[in-house]
Amino acid sequence: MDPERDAAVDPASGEPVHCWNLDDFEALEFDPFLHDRLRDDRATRIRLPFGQGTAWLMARYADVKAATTDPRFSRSELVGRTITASSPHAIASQQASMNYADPPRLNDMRRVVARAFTGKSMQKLRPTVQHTADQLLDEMERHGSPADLVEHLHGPFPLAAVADLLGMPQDMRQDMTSWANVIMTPGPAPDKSTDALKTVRECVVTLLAMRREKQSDDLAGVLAGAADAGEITEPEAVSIATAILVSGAHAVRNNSANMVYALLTHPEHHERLRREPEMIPQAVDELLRFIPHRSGVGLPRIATRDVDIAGVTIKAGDTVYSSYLAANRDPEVFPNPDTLDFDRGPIAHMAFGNGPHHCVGSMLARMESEIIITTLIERYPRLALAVPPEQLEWQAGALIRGPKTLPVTW
Ligand code: FLV
Repeated sequence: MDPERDAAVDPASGEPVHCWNLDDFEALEFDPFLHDRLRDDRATRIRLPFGQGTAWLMARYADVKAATTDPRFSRSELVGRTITASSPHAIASQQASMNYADPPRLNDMRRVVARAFTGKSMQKLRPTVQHTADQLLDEMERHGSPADLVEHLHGPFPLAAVADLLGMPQDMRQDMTSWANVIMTPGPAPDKSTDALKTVRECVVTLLAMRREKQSDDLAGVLAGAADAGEITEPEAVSIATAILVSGAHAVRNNSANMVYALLTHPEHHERLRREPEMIPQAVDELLRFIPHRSGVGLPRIATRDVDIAGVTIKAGDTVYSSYLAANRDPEVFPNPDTLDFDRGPIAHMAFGNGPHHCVGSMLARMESEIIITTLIERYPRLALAVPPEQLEWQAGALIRGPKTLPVTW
């Protein structure tokens, strides 16, 4: 036992410290630690299971919004620091990464990536992505009812979508789903996770080299072109493609499975979308708000000077985490926040983050979720869980939460 780890006060400041253990939760159960933090009227000091030291946690919507847009908090200052963390190692490489960049460099990288995520390129991608969903469900029908939706749809579909966006050839895609899952579940096997990340990066390097031989307007082509033009560096191009591939495949796999689980366990909501399919985009946004997407909290920021915020003074050098999950359940912004309600109207949720690091792939993620829900509703009017919900198994020790399998009948 490390006495400093378990201390209930921060040795430097004498402030109370809340140890956040990151237990695994079943289904869509919301972490009670975050509910408690929302009842606190000021930011709290926390200690997470990995790394060292303590950090501040922003939970309320207004505080998360302030902390994630305030330029006095820096991502690049994280590089090389050991901080208290949700994960035993940094998921994104800290070198040349968008995750660890601050404006203005961050904006240079995002400007390049945005060329592959325009409304027009999404429109162009949509029929291809729809075709993938149709084919996967044809295959599921050949398998026969009951079948596992994670295996047949939620796993392969988002991987195909990001691979199409990147322009990755079929023969490179084979093992990518399991790689993405191993990388993002570092708890049980940290070495396997870092090895898998290395393998994916090597694939990306090969793909960018292929684009130099033969140009194309997919994301790999955009990144290779921007690197050749000196807009971004080669390591930045590799890091961006890797991050989009791994996060895109893994986050949507789990989030979309959680969405379908939510619909299958909220039959009135499901029925409503059957009757009013034009509501699906709005329902997807409410599902994004409602679903506790991850365990713990993502990358923090470092204060570059003393900042008064959320009822506390954060000292220069302190670590600041912002919980988008908590912000999405703030009753001051979302009345009855723990209720799934498709009638909230326009929802300014933070499921894709906030500020200069707001998710670059949100348009693609939304499109994928809309296609999954629309296609399932059109094809399977009697879609239902094949087992009682309490018998489903949920992933353990994962950063992004989701069911292990989603057996359904139709
Ligand atoms: O921080 C998160 C994140 C970062 C990222 O760069 C890509 C992602 O898909 C995610 C994510 O899904 C959840 C996060 O908390």
